[in-house]
Amino acid sequence: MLDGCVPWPPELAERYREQGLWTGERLGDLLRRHGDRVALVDGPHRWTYAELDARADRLAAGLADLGIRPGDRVLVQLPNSAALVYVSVALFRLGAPPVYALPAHRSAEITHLAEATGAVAYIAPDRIGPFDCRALSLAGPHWTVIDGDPGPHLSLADITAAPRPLPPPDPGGVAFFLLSGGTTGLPKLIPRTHDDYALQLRSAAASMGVDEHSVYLAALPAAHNAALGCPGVLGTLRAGGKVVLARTPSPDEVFPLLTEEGVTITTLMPPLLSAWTEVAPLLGVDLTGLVVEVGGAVLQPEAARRAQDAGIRLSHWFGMAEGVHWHTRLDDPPELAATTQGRPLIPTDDYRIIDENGDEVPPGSPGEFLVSGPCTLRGYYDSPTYNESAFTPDGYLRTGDLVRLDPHGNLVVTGRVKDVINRGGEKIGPAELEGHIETHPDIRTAAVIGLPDSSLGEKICAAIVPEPGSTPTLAALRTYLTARGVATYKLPDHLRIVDTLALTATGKIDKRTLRATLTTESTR
Ligand code: OOB
Repeated sequence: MLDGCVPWPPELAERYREQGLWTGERLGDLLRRHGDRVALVDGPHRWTYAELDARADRLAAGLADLGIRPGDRVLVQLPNSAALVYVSVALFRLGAPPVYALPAHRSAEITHLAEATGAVAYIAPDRIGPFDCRALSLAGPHWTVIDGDPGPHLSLADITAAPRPLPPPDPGGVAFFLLSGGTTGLPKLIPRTHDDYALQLRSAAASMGVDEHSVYLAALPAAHNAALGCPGVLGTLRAGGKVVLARTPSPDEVFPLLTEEGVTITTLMPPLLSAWTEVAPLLGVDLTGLVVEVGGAVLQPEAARRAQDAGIRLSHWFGMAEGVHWHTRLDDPPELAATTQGRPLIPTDDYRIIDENGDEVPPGSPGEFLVSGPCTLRGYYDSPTYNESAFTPDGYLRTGDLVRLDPHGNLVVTGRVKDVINRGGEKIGPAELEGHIETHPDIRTAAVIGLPDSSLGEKICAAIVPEPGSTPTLAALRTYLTARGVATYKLPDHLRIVDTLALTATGKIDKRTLRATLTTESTR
């Protein structure tokens, strides 16, 4: 394991190998099979397995020549594109873990990720919408590599060398890093190993029936675990299927692809599932038979039933980039997918549901969900102090989610104890946002909370105590945060100006009371 990563205890690792869960598979081998079959559809371009495989080999050799070494971290911010796939596989082969930033991230997030990981390189497109990735001035990385017009930087197209055998990375080592959606303070990084992610890909493909006949549509950003590996882009490629990449999940872009490419399965967050269900009949699109994995945020049972009535075969997922996955199976009664998150992807996962005192709750009662297993990390990257509170002493991840089990062992998410806002599946860390807001010269203190919203589940509300004499507006605050390089999805939807922010007995801002007060106000 890399420095800063926490390995599984040797006896558990041994057990996972003996049980055939960890098989020694390397993710760099992903494109080695299925030669002339179409692997990827990226706009007008179609890539066969052999073409992608060769591109990844040449790139791995080119990156090695550049000076990237096994164990180096490489910050990758690529939208859904062929480059995301061959860059990832090249880095897996090289043993230099990609750190997956989201396309929506801007300078504040990218700078943090570069610093937190000590990345040696940043690989990005020339632009993501109006955002010019070339203009970022990052202190750490030695190389900026651009897919497209490179400007003053290196061009991805020019990084190529004759393929040569590279020392194969340890399958027990880190293959890549994902961003956590649910930790306190600045986002933490999740190391995923070859062994553990291969298990996730294999299990998800088997459970969802994904094989060489499947066509997976990546409508969500593939840099997110839900679309990357459940089984998603990587799991479909591992199974020899075809992956269709969409730049956005909007029906205009995506609906034509469903029929043109014969899409069989995709992944959506709840607000998109509702949007697709509503818009499809208006556009004369028939969704019958399409498998949709939905998860990431609370799914209202009525929204699930409407999707099922439109012919969608729904699988409801509770997932975490940390490696915890439960889901309803396609042969479960449809009502289970509307009302529960099903059973564990890895049946041997150990879990506990505990009360505030750390005791297990009686069967069927809600409590905090703790998990330990062969896909679930043992520690966030380079975060020894944080890890002490995020894991139990015996290594269970505290998910921060409140759940209960129904009498048949299906998971039902009932709430959350972690301080995170879930805006339609996009996760916002209040502490991170408060830090940005409090740099504003007119703002003395800020508390960021989620307020209920009928379509997104939650929206972001910033309650602020202004400096005397100033009255910041929501528009001005959003402009200010954008100029600081904060991603758009984290910008507050609401602003409330308050005289004081009440504190709890331990001196923290009393967010529970604040949320209750502001929720009542906003619904009055
Ligand atoms: C997925 O992963 P993350 O890492 O962005 O977010 C994880 C968090 C969970 O801890 C939970 O708070 C929330 O998202 N969540 C749900 C949920 N699924 C995830 N809350 C309510 N209902 C659900 N079904 O979001 C993710 C990863 C893989 C597959 C699907 C989702």
